[in-house]
Amino acid sequence: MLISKLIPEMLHSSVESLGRTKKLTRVLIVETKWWHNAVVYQIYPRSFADANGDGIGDLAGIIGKLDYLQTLGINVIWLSPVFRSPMDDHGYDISDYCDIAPEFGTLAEMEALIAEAARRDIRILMDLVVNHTSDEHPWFIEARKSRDNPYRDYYIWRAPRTDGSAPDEQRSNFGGSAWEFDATTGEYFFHLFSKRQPDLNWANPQVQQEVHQMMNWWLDKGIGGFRMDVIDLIGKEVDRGITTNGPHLHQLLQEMNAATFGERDVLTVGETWGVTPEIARLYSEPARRELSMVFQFEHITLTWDQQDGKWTPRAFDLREFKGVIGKWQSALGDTGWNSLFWNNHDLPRAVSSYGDPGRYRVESAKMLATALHFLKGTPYIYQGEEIGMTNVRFESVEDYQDAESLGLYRERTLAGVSHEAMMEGIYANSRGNARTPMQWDASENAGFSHAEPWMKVNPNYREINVATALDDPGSILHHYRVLIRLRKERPVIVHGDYRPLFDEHPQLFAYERRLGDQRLVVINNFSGQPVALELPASLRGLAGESLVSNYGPRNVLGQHLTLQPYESFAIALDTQTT
Ligand code: TEU
Ligand code: CA
Repeated sequence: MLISKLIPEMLHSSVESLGRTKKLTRVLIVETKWWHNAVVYQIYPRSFADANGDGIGDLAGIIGKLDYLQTLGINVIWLSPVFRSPMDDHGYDISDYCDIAPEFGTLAEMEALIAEAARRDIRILMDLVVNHTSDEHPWFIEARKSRDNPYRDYYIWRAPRTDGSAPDEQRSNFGGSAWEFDATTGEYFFHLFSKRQPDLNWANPQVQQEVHQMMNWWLDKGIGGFRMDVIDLIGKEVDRGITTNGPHLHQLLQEMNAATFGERDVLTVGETWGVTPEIARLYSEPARRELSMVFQFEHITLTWDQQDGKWTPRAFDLREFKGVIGKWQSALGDTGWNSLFWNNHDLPRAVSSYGDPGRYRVESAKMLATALHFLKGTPYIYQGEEIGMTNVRFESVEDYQDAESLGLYRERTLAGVSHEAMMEGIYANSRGNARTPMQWDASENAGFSHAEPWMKVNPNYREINVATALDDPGSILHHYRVLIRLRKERPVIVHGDYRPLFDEHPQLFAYERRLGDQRLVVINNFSGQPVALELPASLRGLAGESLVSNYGPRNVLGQHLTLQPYESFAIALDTQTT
């Protein structure tokens, strides 16, 4: 479907009398895509729902919860990896891209999930992990047999330095060197993550063809698209120390687009830690035929220490945050497309990082949802976010069951960081916080499994769980249902321009959305204190329809507003009064 947008907005009347538009500026014709008003729900299969009682979540468990997800209203599931894997990085180390890990189920069950989801208008995004494979993938098993093995060049091998040491000082994201010595062939192979995740050599056309073929194999099964793992690393040029945004990256993506999903109406979202607004436009500008959108992490790393990264948490500064969001909203306002998220399987729980997991857990979780879901872009909900699940303070780092947390704990405590300081980093930002089993009800193991779960359940599950939330009309869960419904009903939420309000305010994140004569105002108190707000003349006295709020409905913008702790509301202004 096409919609036309005038900048500034005098919508339909001008289109008829095009003659006159010249003086009004330009007309923007936007081809809307099904995913423009989609809401995506991310599932981390290991921790979602265990149907066969082995303590590990599985595909049958997900199929059993599709009615729940339909109730929530989401129409896309991003499924973290379910492929055959030795699980060194819980599935982000794949040994067979065209088969399902037995602990998750079978190919038939995967096909059933795709079909059962489609019956509920839900599409499935598969997680495409092709920056690296598992060291148990047949390609790598062959490659390390000999230097002239036909699969050798599927990976990145280099000779040791004269003293036998690694070719250079490049580091793995999981700690230690990015080079691992292979005694059989006397060379080092490159791995940006664990040494059991050797990086693929994307300069090799055979690697490109193999991956394209595999992608088409899944697309032929009717999936809704791909989430692409660390996709901005595949253009790396190791000898030049370039890993992110390599010179041939966009060409590789355009070739991938043309060879696989380009002609199919699917959603593709790239995980790109190294992206900037300018580069994001390259990825998501439709005419460039690369991706639908990317995940940028600039709003996430705001609470990371510049030097130590996430292991030394930094206080959240709302003005910095608003600066980043404003930049991305306007940079991809008319070209390209934003993704919107607070958390995922690698990040801590939203309400613990940006809200209040204690006294105002419900109010702040609703505020965070409203603040994000009225922005321009595609929202992503991470499993458990819709019931306000929190971070967890486990005794030992082992309980977080995470290769990255374990690797960095060892590396940093060996380098002299105290156990206490490192555990503060773990409590705040370990990926394990996101991976505790989903809390379905107050029964044993939170209704996740009849057996002891692979990872300890967050002890607050008796209070925080889906069953309780479903029974409580005032719950965070029902708040998300309203937000998801509104996005489907109101084009202004999908296509409206973003206009920041009160940018300098230290506690309030507020903005407008405008599309033709449709006008929304969204105001969010990010603090646990009441905030008095003097409204500017342009907003004073305007009335409208209260769309959503976490305290009482508000349908008029008086002169003064006193916002309660974490208060948040959105109002659709009456066109007459604006
Ligand atoms: O994550 C990429 C990645 O860089 C993050 O792991 C990052 O290091 C860190 O967690 C930031 O908090 C992707 C997947 O999302 C992650 O689960 C995998 O472990 C990783 O790639 C390797 O596949
Ligand atoms: Ca299971």
